[in-house]
Amino acid sequence: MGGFLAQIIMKVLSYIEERLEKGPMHFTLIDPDKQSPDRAGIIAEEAERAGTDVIMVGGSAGIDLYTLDTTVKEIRKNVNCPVILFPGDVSGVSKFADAIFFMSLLNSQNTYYITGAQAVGAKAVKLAGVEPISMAYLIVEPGGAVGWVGEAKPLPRNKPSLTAAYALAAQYLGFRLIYLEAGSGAPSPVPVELIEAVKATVDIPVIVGGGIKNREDAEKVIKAGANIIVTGTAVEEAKNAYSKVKEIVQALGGE
Ligand code: 1GP
Repeated sequence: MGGFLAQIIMKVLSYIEERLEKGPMHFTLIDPDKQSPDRAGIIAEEAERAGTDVIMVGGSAGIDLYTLDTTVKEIRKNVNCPVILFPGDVSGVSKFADAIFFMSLLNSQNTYYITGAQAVGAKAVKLAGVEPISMAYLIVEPGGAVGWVGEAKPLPRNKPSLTAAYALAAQYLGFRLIYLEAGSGAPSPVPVELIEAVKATVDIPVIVGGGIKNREDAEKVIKAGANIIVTGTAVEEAKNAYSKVKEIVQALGGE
């Protein structure tokens, strides 16, 4: 561990790209609204000890700056790995994080979520001094709360070519990462056929999240080609965050 801090001058995106050359990664998502900052710090520490590579902080609902800052500070204090913001809206910017996923919800029906919020929030990102990492965000059925809030037209689970078309457009538009999102707490993860179709089409790293609850789910998603898997709910609801992350990272093939 300590790989990121040991290379502190390295930008977070370069760190991720370099780390991916060794194999897939696991990110743990913490929603600052779901627990106290102290508890968030403990979960992050346990997750890193169990092998997670990055802590993401965010949620689909708006968040007040005080809670966000306090949570990010507590997490930053407890881990060596990068802490990346995963904003649900323009309120999700904290200067205490290392980077922010500067996202565009490409399949939203409301331009606010494609370019509007980005224009409103860009200056705050610059002033905060966190590294923006451009990421295309694609919502797949069922899409959950984030699909509803983001006014997405969720990509159909049985039409992989549609998701692949959006993914290729994302690459050609210059996004550095693609996030396939089934929605937090989705009954099942993004279907393997969709992940395979996207991986056969694009060269940039593909992140998959939503509904990955156990090692079996994680294995399917990794086998389909996901470069990074994200778990939030399963870690949050586990009695023991360490054991849950340990179980899921085993799917990465490291042990
Ligand atoms: C949500 O993809 C993330 O934005 C994680 O989903 O909470 O279902 O793990 P889960």
